[in-house]
Amino acid sequence: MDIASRPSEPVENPETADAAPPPHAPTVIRREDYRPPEWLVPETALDFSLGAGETTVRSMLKVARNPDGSGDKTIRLNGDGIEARSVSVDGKPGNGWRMDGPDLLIDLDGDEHEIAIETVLKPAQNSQLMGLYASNGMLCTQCEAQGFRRITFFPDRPDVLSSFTVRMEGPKDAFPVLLSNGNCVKEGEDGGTHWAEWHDPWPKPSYLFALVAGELVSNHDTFTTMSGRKVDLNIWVRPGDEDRTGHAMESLKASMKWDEETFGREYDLDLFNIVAVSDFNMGAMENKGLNIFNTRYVLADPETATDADYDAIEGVIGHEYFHNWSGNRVTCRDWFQLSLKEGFTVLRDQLFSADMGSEAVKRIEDVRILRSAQYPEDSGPLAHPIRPDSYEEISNFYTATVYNKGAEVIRMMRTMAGPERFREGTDLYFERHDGEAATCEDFVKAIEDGAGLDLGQFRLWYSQAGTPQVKAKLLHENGFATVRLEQTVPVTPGQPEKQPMPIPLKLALFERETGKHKGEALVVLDKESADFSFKGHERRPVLSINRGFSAPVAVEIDTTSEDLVFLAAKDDDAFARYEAMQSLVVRHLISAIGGGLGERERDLERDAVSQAIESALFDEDLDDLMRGELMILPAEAYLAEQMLVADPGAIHAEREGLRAWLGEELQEDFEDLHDRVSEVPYGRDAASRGARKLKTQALLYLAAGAPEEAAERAARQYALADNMTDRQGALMVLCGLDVPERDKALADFRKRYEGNALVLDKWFALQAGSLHPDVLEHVRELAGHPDFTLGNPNRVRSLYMAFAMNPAAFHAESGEGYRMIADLILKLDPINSQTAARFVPPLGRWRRIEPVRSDLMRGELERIAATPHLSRDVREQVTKSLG
Ligand code: 0A1
Ligand code: ZN
Repeated sequence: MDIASRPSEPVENPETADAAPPPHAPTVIRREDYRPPEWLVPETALDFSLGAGETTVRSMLKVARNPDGSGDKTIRLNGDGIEARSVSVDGKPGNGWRMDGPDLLIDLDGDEHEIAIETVLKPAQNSQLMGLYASNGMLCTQCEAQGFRRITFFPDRPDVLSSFTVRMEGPKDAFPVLLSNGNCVKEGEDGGTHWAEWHDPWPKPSYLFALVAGELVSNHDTFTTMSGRKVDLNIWVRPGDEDRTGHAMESLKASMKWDEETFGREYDLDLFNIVAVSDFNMGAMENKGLNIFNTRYVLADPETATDADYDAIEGVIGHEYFHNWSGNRVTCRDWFQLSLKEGFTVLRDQLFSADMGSEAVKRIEDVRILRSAQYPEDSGPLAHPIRPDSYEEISNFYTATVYNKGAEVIRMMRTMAGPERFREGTDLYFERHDGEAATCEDFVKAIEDGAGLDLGQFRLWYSQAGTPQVKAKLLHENGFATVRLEQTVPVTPGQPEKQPMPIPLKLALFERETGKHKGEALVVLDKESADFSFKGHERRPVLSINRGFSAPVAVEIDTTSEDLVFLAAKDDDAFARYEAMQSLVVRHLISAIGGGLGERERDLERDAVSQAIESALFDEDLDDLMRGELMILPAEAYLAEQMLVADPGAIHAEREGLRAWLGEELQEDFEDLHDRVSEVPYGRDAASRGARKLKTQALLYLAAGAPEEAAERAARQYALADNMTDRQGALMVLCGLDVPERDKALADFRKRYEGNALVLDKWFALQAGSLHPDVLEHVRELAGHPDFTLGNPNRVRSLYMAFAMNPAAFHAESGEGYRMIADLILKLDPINSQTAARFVPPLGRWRRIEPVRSDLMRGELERIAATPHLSRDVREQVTKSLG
C-alpha cells in the first residue's frame, strides 16, 4: 500500500476560524436533518496486525456513489481519536484528502473508487472500551454505536451496509483463537505468527463489525434449524470458565428454536459464536455471528450465580440472538430509530422469557423495572420520546425509555391486534425490509398493513414523551356499570403541549358475591375522557383495570381499600392481583408520608395491608414464585414518583416502618414460611426457585421486625447454603444488620470466592446497597480496597450504582452521597465517559426532591458542569439535568 504522509492535526478553514464554535459548544444532531449517505461502501476488506500494545489496521473500501444522494463529490469518513498513517485512492497516494475535525474527507470525481487507509491503534491504552481494546489478555471490539470510527475511517452510520472480509494475524501464543463475523474462510501460520480470514456473506453496517483474539476455550454444540441446516454453536470463555457455560448454551438453543416457532425466524449462518469478556460497558452486543457478552450474562453455576442471574442470562442470550433478525437483517436507518431494533427486541426477549418460565411473574418483573427505571426518566429532565428528536451523544440514548418503554409500545400493538394478527404484521415487516436500514415508521406501517390496524393516532407514542396519567372511576346506576376514564400526558422538556394518546386498557368487573367476572374487555381510551358502559350489573361491581399492564400508564383509581383487598385476594389476572396489593401499600405509604394519617386511620390501613399479605401467604392456589412477588413492597423510587416533591428520608422511614410492623405483626407466619421453604432441596424447577425467593423475602421482613431472630436465621441460611441464591440472600440480610454475624459472613464470602470477579462484584454491591447505617463509610473504604478499580465497569457499577440506587444512603441528609457520586463522575469521566455519564441521572432528580437535598444535588451538578474538559457524554447529561 502506498504511503502518503499527511499532518493529522485538524485542518481549520481560515475563513471560518473566527466563527468556529467555542470548544465546549454542544453539537446537536437532529432527526429532521437526516440525509441519505452520498457514498455507499459495497465492500470492505480489513487487515489487522494484532498486538495489545500496537495494532495496525489496513482497510480497503470499495466505494460507490449513492444514486439517492445529492451528488456531492466528497466522501466523509468518520474518525475518532485516530490518525491516518496513509491514504490512497485507486492505488495512488491520495492528495485530495483533508481532515474535518476528527473526520477524513476525500473528494472523488468518478462513481466508483477504492480507498485504502492505514491506522495504528493502541488497544491496551483504550480505557473507554469502545473500538478495539484489551480485556484480560484478549483483544476485542465494541462498535455500537460509534466505535468503528475508533478503528478506521469509515462512513460510520447504520444506513451504510457493506460486505466485510477480515484478515487478522498475530502471535499464536498470545492470540491462539482469532474470530470475526461470518465464517472462517482461510487460515494459516508462519512460525510463531498465525492468521485467519473471515468473510461475512451478509452486508452489515459498521456497528455490527466484531473481532476477538485471545486465549479462549469453547463450549461447542450444534443446532439444526427448521429447514434442516446444522449450525455450529460456540461459547468462548477464558480457560477455567468453560464449566459455567451450560446454562448459556441451553438458553441459546432455546432462543433459536423459540424464534423459529414464535416469529418464523431461522438462523442464517452455519456458525454462531458468543465470546464472554470481563470488561464491557453494557450487557452484550449482537455483532453478526459473533455476539460479545459481558461475562456476567454468560457464566453461571448454582454455587456462584443466583436464580436472578440465571434468568438474566437466559433473557440477554435471547435478546442478542433475536437481534439477528430485529437489528441485523433489518437494521436502523439512523440512531434516532434505535427503538426500532431495541424496543422490538426487548419485547421479543420478554415474550421468550415468559414462555420459558412463568408468564405472570415475568410480566410483574418487567413492569417493576419499567416503573423504577423508566418512569423516573420520563418525569425528569432527561425525558425523551422512544424515538428521540435530537441528541448530542448517542450513547446517552441507550435508555429505559428506548428499550423498555419501546417494548411496551410494541406490546400495545400486539394487544390490540392479538398475537396472530401481530405475527402477520411482523412477517410483513421482515419481508418488506430484509436487508434494509429501516425506520420506526416502516415498522408501524408494516404492523398496520399486516395486522389490519389503524395506527394513525397511535404514532403519538413514538413522538410524545411522558407517562400518561389515567384517572379511572366506576359509576353504577340502573344495572349499568360505567367506567369513566380521563387522561393527561404530562409536559416534558421541549414538549409543552401534548395530545391525547390511544391507551388500550384491559378491564374486568368482578361480582362481589361470587368473586367472578363475566369476561375481560379491551377498551381504547383515545380522547381526553370517555365513558365505557357495561350492562347487567345489579350490584356495584369491583373494577380491575389495566390488567396484564396492557398500557404503560399510571392509573389512579377512585376506589376503596376494601375493593383493593378484594382484588389482591381474588383477581384472576396475576398482574392485576399484584397491582391491587401494590396500590394498597402505595396508597397507605403516600398518605403516611404526607403526615395526613391519624393513629386510628394508620392502624386501619396497616390492617388492610397485613390482611392482604396474609392472604397471599396462605393462598394454596398461588405458586411460591408468585407469592414472592406479592410480598415485595413497592420500590422507594416508585413511591417518590407518586409525589410532586419527595422527601427520600420520610419515604424510607415509612416504608421500613411498615416492613418492621408487618415483620412483628406476622412474625410467626414469616418464621413458619421460612421453616417450610428451607426444607425444599436445590433444583432449577419453579417450585424450588419459588422456595428460595420466599426464603429471603421472609428474612427481610423478620430483619425489620425481629432482627435478632433474623440474624440467627440468616447466619444459618448462609452457613447451610448450597447455592448462591440462598447465600447471597442471607448475606444481604446480614449486611443490613449491625450484628457480629455480618462481618463474619462477609469475610467468609470474600475468601470462599477468591478469584471469581463476578462474585466479588456481588460482595461490593451487597455492602453498597445495604440498609446498614454506616453505608457511606463502608463505600468510602471499599473504594480504596485493593480489588476495586475504575477500569472495570462491572466493578464500578457493583460499588457505585448499588450505592446510588440505595435511597437511604445516597440521599443522606449531609449530601455526602451526592458528593461521592459527583466525585466518581469526575474521576471516571476521562477513563470511561460512557459509564461515567450513567451516574448523572440519579443526581438529575433534584427538582422532584425536598428543598434541602435538592439544593445539594443541584450544587453537585453545577460543580461537575464547571469542570473543564468534560466528555460529550457527561456534559450532555449534566447540562440537560440542570436546564
Ligand atoms: N445493542 C446492544 C447494546 C449495546 C449498546 C452499546 C454498546 O456499547 C458499549 C454495547 C451494547 C444490545 O441491545 O444488547
Ligand atoms: Zn438490544
